[in-house]
Amino acid sequence: MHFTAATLALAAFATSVSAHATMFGVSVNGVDQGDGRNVYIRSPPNNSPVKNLASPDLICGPNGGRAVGTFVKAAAGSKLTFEWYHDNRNDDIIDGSHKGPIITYIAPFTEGNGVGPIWSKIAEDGFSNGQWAVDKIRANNGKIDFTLPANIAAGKYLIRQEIIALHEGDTAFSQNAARGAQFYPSCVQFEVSGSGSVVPNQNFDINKGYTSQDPGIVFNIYQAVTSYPIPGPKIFSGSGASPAPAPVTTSAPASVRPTTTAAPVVPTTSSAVVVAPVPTPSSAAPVVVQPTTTAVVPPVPTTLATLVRPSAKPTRRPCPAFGKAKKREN
Ligand SMILES: [Cu+2]
Repeated sequence: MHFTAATLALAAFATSVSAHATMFGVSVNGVDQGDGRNVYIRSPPNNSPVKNLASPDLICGPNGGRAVGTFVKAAAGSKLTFEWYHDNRNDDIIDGSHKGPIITYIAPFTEGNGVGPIWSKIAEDGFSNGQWAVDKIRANNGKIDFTLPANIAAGKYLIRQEIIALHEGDTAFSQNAARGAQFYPSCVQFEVSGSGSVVPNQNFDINKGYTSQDPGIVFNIYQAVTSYPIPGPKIFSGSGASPAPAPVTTSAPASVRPTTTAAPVVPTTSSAVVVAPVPTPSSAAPVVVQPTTTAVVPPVPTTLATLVRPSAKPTRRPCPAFGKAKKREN
């Protein structure tokens, strides 16, 4: 007797027609890899958001721990395009009220749900030139591009991309469960080829690193926004993906003192892939744990804690037409 069918039926339960957004597929250097839903994407059962920062669903969604059968194959350094949609491909993508950033992380492959200190940030887009990342993806047919770091080691990875919708984000979910930032995470299985040797090792734990003290998570979009502090660490500078020389000058002595973060530090040697010394990114990557980094790196989530102060009375717009969806929000 098999219980598989019953299990699957349970997992597929609660598929309600709601709104919001989810991921359709991936292109590699412009080549469409086809419908990725439950093929190479660990697709959620629907497009509803996650709001509880402590939930494992925050990482890869409610099905995050269900590995799928296929990997997107891409060479390190490839241009990747992730494509999102609302109810059907090429529709309005996500409601225009759902303004916020789009952030992308990578982790060594796991069949697990991605919980724990395994993530490194490889791309981010917040607010610039008067536009939110969500405005841009809506204008671009649901597509957002970024570059797979050129020097990462070959092997299997999970790439997690999230849209954070801040239309109810002026209040923390922990203070009012009816409000709070809405997270739309999606995790894609990748098999990366190439001769690189860098294993992304920011060891960021999303459940612990995202907090209600983070000014990018509790943020009032209805004020006159001039800048927005994107949550999470800075982009992993071992990625070769660029960051300009940071102004911070560290007189980092040769003392070998790993920075200690709240999360347990996973030795990079635990990874299945080749570990090589990361080209010293020095000040650009606060959470990268490596011997040459200065010990005085402040914890990321609190560094911007006082920069943004939500104003008192925003014009509040409810999540449009999502009354039903709210019932199953986590
Ligand atoms: Cu919504």
